[in-house]
Amino acid sequence: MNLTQKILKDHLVTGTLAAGEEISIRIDQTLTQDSTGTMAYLQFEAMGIGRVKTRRSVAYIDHNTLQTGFENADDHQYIQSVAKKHGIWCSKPGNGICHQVNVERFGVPGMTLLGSDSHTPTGGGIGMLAIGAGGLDVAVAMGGGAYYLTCPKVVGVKLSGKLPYGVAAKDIILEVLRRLSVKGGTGKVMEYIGEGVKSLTVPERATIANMGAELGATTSVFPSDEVTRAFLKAQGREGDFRELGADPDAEYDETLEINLDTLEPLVARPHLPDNVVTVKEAGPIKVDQVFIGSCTNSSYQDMMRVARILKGKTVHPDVSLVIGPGSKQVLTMLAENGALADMLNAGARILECACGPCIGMGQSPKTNAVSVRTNNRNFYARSGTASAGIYLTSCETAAVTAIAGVLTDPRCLDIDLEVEQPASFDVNDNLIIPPAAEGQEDEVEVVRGPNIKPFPLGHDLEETVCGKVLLKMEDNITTDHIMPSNAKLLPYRSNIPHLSDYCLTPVDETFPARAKAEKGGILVAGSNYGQGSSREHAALVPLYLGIRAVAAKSFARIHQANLINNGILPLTFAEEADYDRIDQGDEMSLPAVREAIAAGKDELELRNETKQESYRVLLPLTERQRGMILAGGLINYIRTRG
Ligand code: MIC
Ligand code: SF4
Repeated sequence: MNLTQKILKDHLVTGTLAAGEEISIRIDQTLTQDSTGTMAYLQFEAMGIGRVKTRRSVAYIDHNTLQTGFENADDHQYIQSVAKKHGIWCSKPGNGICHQVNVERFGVPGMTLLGSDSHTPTGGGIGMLAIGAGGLDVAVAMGGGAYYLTCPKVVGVKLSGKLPYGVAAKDIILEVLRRLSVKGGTGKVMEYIGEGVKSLTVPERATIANMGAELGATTSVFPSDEVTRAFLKAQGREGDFRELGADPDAEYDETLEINLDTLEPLVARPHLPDNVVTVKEAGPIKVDQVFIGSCTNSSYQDMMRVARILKGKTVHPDVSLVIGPGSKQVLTMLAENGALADMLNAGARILECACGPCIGMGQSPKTNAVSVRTNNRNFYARSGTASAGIYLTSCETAAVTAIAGVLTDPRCLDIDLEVEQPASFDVNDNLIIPPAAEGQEDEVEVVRGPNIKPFPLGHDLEETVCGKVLLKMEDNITTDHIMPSNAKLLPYRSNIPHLSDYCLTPVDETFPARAKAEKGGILVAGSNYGQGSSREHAALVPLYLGIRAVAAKSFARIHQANLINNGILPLTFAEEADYDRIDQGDEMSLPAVREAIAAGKDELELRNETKQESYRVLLPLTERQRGMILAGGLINYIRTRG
């Protein structure tokens, strides 16, 4: 067996391990972060579950930390108190980015982790089967419910050789993206194997697993070996180590071979992470801003390399360099060993340990800027400046670029970039608040500030769904298009009515007003609709606006699940060409749709009343999903089943 099959088998609750079948698995650990967490905990409370039933659940506060008004702080207090009451550990603001901290302090090889953040697969770097999902699925898992997913295919990514000087783990995953595209991992787990794996540290593996999310993959996983043991030992957690890997004769559905010796520094150009060329090919583009940080590249090793490159140099006069170390542990160690001083002396602007610019929480670049960043997504408008172009690179490329002022290949350097893995990391968990002891939950009061508003619930599916096509969209529409997130909007993640005024505005500014005037309708989209974030808001806000169905060429995994969980129909065109026959404004209907779904039909009629024609659309649902769609979402479904 391969490693993915072994972990799935160990956790299997229902189904058989055959690619494409629905399976459900037991979840050992969960994580939430604040921007999806507030909603996830409101939903968790609505389910009436007492104490979590997982082996460990952690609530991180790392996204909304700007606190330009009371809203973020209200959310923080709600999360900290609700976590305490229900048996959940809470990582306070300043402690670090969820994925970085989870690998450092909680990740256990061989365990399953479900997180309400699409980059939860970062845990694959330490040998976990770590999956991103909507908050509602995570709430169910916290209550001890199994997680349902389509049994993935497993791709064996065979690494040989060793990374040359100046080429980083980030370049490995950029190479995978270059070859496979942002849709290439759909329905698959990327399992890293081969001799080349041994030369990669846990944080480097975590970088690769993290950005596997950009392939649309279910997750990515690395073996747990001596490198993993050394990392856990240095974190004071050797007891959590377990050796794990594929059997020598393991089989894979597909394989991909990468010879690390031949890799070069790469860059993903705007506006998709698979738009990859070599740094050389991209050429010496003039750069205005460099951001080094995010859950992809903010480990101690990354930061030490950056400090080495910056030491004794000065940032180019036309560049603003911002650095956000990934965790309190990393930042403390940099402060203690002098590397932070090297960064400051070079002119870097140091940010707190949080997501920050990656999600547009501050540091939005200037008009038409070129911003080189080490994070994982360069989606249109995500930085908060729609006219800016984001280029994704390794830390080494970003640091040398900040000094040169133009995009630069780090192989021009002649300094030592080898960073020894520390024998012991600086361990201080004083920003992680333990839950109330069992039996003392009642003493904890959950605090709800005025920013915490109720969330919309779907209603029973109508006999026939009718509505106008309110928006026709192209391929690869991201969740950042559907529900933009930036410093102005993130504080309202627990306030759906407020967010609804911004839904799909990067595609069409008039959409929210039109949707409200029409009292809802239908959306039409190209392929890979909803790629990117796990944010359930990309379903909840359209639900609030009365969207009943989305007809697309294909959907991204997490968003499709979020639509079903909230009772919105994700319809796939049986004939892609039918997409071209529909125009924005056409009146559509799904005649007798309730009856058809209840009868188990997975092919439905989508009628275009304006053009007087019909199209075949597919809605393959499991029995459980059918129940959710008929009841108007997962919460109603759970309630009706008692
Ligand atoms: C992201 O990177 O897009 C986010 C912000 O972390 C999201 C979660 C969210 O939208 O709150 C994600 O990746 O799931
Ligand atoms: Fe935070 Fe960015 Fe990572 Fe999302 S991708 S968790 S916003 S650092």
